[in-house]
Amino acid sequence: DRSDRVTITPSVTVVAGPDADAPALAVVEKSLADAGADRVVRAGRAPGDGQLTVYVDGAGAARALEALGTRDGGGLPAEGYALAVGEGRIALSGKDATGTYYAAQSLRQLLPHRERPGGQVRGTVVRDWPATPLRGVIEGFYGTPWSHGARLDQLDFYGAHKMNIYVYSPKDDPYLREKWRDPYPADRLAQLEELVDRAHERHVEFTYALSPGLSVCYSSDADLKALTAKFQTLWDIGVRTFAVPLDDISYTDWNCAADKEAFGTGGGAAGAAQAHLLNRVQQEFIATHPGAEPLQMVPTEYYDVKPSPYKAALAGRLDKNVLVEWTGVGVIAPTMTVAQAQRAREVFGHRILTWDNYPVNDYVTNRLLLGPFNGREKGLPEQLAGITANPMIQPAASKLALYTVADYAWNDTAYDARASWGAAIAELAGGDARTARALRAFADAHYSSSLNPRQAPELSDAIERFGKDGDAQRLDGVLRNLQDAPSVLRDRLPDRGFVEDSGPWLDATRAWGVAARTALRLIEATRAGDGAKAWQLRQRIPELVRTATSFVYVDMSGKRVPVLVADGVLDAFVEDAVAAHDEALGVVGRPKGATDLSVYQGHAVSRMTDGDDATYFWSGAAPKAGSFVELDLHAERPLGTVRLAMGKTGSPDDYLRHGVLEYSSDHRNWHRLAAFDGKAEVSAEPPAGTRARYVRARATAAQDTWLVVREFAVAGAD
Ligand code: LTM
Repeated sequence: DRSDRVTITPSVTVVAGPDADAPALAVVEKSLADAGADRVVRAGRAPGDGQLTVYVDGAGAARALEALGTRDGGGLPAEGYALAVGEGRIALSGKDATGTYYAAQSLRQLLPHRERPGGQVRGTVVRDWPATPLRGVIEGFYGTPWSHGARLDQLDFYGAHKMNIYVYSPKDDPYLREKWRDPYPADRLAQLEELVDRAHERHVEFTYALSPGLSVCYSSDADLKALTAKFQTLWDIGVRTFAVPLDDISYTDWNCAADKEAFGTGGGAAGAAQAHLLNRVQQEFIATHPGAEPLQMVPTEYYDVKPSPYKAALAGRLDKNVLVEWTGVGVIAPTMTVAQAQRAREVFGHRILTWDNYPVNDYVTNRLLLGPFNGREKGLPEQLAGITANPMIQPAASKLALYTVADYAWNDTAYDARASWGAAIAELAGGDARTARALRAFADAHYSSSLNPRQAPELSDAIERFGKDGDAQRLDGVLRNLQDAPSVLRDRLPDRGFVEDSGPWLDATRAWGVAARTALRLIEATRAGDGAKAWQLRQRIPELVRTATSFVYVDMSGKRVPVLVADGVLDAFVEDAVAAHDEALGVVGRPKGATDLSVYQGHAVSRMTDGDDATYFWSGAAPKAGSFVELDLHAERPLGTVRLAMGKTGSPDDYLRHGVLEYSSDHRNWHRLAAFDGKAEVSAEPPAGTRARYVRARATAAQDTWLVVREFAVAGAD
């Protein structure tokens, strides 16, 4: 940074180099107008009359940058830029046209505007370039594809955040999968052309991804022709990057006699067959179309780095120019490391582009995932051909997470997930403090995912603090902010798409705010010994919780999915308040779970004690020796049969392999009730007359598998 400031004069001259990028110039001129310049004129040289001059590329920019102590963008990596502000001028210079466009975007962020009023801009010198070549989004989820308008809006957002790729691959667009051979009707093609043009203006590579895997014969000339004919229609409207995703198909459904004859069956044969088709696409389409970018493909085994016959076939046979997409270790990878990426590069034998399944929510349609991009090691982008993030079904609400993806992919070394999340909130709130406070509370209540295991971290901290200091007024302030957030966002959030996307979650957030504040008043009344008031509040809670859990997201098949808000936090707070009241009244409280394990995807501990075998506590951390789940019966009482039901359909292996059931009255001295080994269902009968307040299931050995507890119950405890 420099110590001087540059004033935005009423009239500003823009001096553009002969090849200066037109979209970059448009961004510069609009930003200057937004910054208060009444007249922005283009001229061949500086007027020299004290007005602000902005140089964009060419010799003028090079001279101005030199005068401000730096060089032009020529020596930087691709898409890099130099930008300097000082001594009454501004200069931008890109390594290439995209670099100049990014210089213009950075200038837009620096200049004063509605969010940062004031007619001056701080002196600065910036030399900046991306950490990885491809950075962007793959619309690759199941569920209602994004609308045309939403896609145009996304492309604007990508350009503004230096993301340079958008892969068009919605799973539920029939023209991409079931009807992949069919040509587009004219109106659909016209819309695609509009997207391609917009992408081009925003320096985003529109990538067309066709997924023939459900019905293709890899060895068929006719299918190759159908595929390249479809690509040609897209080439004709300006597409230059193509992909062939072959994810989510199975080798067993691969039913083409000619392929069987040519390649055999199984993984190795599938790899060879896919390589055969893709090599022909590479040779007969990509290589014959000058200007085409490298072909991309998604392998059928996209989710690990384990060597296999399939991967070996791809590594050995697939044309070396093809980029291979990979989701990390796991379909939804909680973390991604440099070592894993290096291993992927070796095992697949090709350059790797990540298909990062965040913030996609097609597998948890009851949730919005509004936390930041997290768990990706620094240094990862350098190993990759790029990063593409698979977003939510809700396009505008995805922007919070995508902002942070863009930050990480541009400069992973400086990336700080929480700081980037805060900056995303400030930007989406349009710089308005009240909107930002509401958006932060809303996003905090929709924070958890595999990448951000802790749900509602700020709200949880506030509740924990209340548990320690009992300051109800402060917690009520936090809860009131959450309760009011939906109406503030509905009134003030500039991105109306975000409000539309979040409808049921906004309604549910308000209702949970009301329920939690009522629970807080119940705690206060209980503590104050005001039995009549407490009883009145206690009576209202079941109805408030019913309302809060009544809001639904309706998916494309018409299924109504009840939505979640700060699950495991707000519901637990309300439950605890009720339990404390009931205990104070002498009514025995519901058993409460406790664990040193972690909560996976909102499957809160409370779900193992809700009397419903279909819900469960799910720990994403594998139990260690000594890990436990526990019931607190709130008072010492006679123990009936103890039942521990673990594992579930889908993850039947997630149960404590070696453990003991124990009970205690004081939480210090524990007595063994039973030992169990290799059983997901455990039941134990305590000797007659056994009394205890606490019951726990403790692991006696570490294990690799996770833990699911459907129910942990003590007969006679209700
Ligand atoms: O991740 C890949 C490569 N394929 C699918 C995606 O289409 C889907 O959106 C995500 C998340 O459910 N999982 C997949 O396996």
